[in-house]
Amino acid sequence: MLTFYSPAHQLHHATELKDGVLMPCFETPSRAETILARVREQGLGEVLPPGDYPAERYARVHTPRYVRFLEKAWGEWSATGRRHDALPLIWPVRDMRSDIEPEYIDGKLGFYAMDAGVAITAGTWEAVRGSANLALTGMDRLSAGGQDSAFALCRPPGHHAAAEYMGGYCYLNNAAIAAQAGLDAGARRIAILDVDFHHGNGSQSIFYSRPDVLFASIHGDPKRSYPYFLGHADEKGHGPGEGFNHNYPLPHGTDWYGYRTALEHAGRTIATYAPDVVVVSLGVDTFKDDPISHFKLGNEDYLRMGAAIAAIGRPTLFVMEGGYWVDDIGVNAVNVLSGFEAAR
Ligand code: Q9C
Ligand code: ZN
Repeated sequence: MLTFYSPAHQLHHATELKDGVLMPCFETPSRAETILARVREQGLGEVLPPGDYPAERYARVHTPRYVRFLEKAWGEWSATGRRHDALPLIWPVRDMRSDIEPEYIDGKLGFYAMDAGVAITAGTWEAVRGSANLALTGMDRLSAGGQDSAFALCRPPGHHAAAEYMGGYCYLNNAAIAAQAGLDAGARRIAILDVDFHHGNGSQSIFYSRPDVLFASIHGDPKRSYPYFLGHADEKGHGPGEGFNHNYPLPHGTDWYGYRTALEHAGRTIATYAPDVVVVSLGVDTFKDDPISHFKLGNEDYLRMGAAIAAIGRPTLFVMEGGYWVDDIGVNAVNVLSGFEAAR
């Protein structure tokens, strides 16, 4: 399996509030480096750089004003004399205005964010573009034919980012951008299978009213887990998208035996949809030792997960999302890919 990787991700290393103190994010550069080392150690296949793409490609699923904000945010923030990470501290809720973009950067940060887990730093935009370009390059290789699967080693992750907001360490939605690129290259249907511990609220939101991208997500029940406000089982899609959104919220403590039932159901749903490509939002924060999540999967379960995804039987693009127990992130992520390959 080809892996797409870029060192540009190292330019993004941000802070978040932990127990009232600003600390390095759980989402660290070492995550991607550890996965890359494991890809090489296991001889998964060639490691290739991304192509370059114009920002219009991101604006196929994001709004142009949001993409412009991401590009300009650090410049606007640092022009006010501040050198520390730019973090939002105010958010529009319910009945507040979403039509008028604030002019001042502090207002813009909140306007385009769902939480304070998305600091913008000097290198964030370069890293974020690089990450999206990996997903685009992976999809382009699948669309060109001759490849059954590919792995976009994306960092920062993407699945919490919607058309017009960032959140949960995510800025551009890499999986959604790739799915749209597949359609633009001639695919008729794409399925996104999201196995990150957290519900992929951004991906769901982007495709909620569309029948050409089916979204299926297995995740911690939002009644108790981030992102709290989306990801319930009764969210089935809207209008022409009705019936093309499938959520599998599971309780804290879910182990492989509980997980596999949902995964097999999601797999059958996707196989019936017969997509031209499956995009897997590959988070391994379902691991038993993950510091911010609450499932109980073990190392070998990721081999089984890969085999279950292979059983769907469609060309597959793996896009890296979360996973915060760095000691095992390489083993677990690459186990999914090896388990997939062994079962094909
Ligand atoms: N104290 C992804 O896995 N909040 N994002 C965690 C920890 C944000 C995770 C709070 C979790 C977002 C891509
Ligand atoms: Zn996650």
